[in-house]
Amino acid sequence: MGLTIYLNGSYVDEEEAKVSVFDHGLLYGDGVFEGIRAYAGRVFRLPQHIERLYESAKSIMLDPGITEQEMSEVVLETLRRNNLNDAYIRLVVTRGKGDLGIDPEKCPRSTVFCIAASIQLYPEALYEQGLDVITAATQRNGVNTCNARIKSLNYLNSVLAKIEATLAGVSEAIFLTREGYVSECTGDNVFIVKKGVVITPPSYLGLLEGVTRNAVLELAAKLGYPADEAVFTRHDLYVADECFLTGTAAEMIPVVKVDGRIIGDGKPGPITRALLQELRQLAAVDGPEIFPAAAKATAPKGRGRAKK
Ligand code: PXG
Repeated sequence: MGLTIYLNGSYVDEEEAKVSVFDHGLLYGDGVFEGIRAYAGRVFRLPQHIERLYESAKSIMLDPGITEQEMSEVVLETLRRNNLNDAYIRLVVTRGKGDLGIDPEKCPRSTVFCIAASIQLYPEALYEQGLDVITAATQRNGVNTCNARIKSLNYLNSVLAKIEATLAGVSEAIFLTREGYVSECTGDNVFIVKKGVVITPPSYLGLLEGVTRNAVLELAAKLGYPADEAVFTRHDLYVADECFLTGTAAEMIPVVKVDGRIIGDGKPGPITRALLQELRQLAAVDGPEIFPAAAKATAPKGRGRAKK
């Protein structure tokens, strides 16, 4: 028995979790998704992820076919059925099965699935040493093209930049907009710290408004660091005191080199470290419980826990 997957109203073994080759999610990247994380028996910022999923769906006129509350329950129940307390969750809504034409009108019913798997944590050394990144030659999709604010299944823009990073021998690439403003990475948001101010680009540039990004902005305010959503350029990256990336999978990863320029003193900075510690503390208490108190007696013990 493999993982138990939620697929269109049923919980099935991963071997049976199949979608049609006529699904427009596959044929056209026509659909939306979320990557969500569970920590110590709680789903981090679940309402925020569900809200973003439904906003992405609304923007592309896709009806998931179930309510937001039902969708939240799908996430929790998938975790329960796989006895997971710490997990990475992939929640996907596609346009569903249609014919070979693009027209979404020909797809009567969306496809919904949810995968919950034990999480492969990034090596701790990455958080200690920090990343070497480049800025990509591939521009971020413009706001009037395939706006990255929509978390769609069409990630080719990110795939192209990821290929650039790999070819350059680094782990990530930072997108610039057509005008040259710093946007985001292939699957993470980007922050700089300059003279004590924590800065990230505004989502109107056409970048995904990350759930982790928003949590870090809140935590910066809580710790008393001025935080700002502001437009900046490559130059500001190069001369930043600190730089870091945020995302559900990576949490917060320090960046120590951009296009060969060493950031700050080449080590993860103090504000980055303080925010990461705060974020990990928040993750331990935030979000709905997978096994609510009444059911705790029957909850699995020590299963599906991520290595720390
Ligand atoms: N920007 C983009 C383009 C993303 O896809 C983020 C920022 C960070 O958002 P959250 O809400 O996670 O803080 C994302 C989300 C992966 C992977 O396997 C990561 C994402 C999406 C798909 C895969 O690393 N990140």
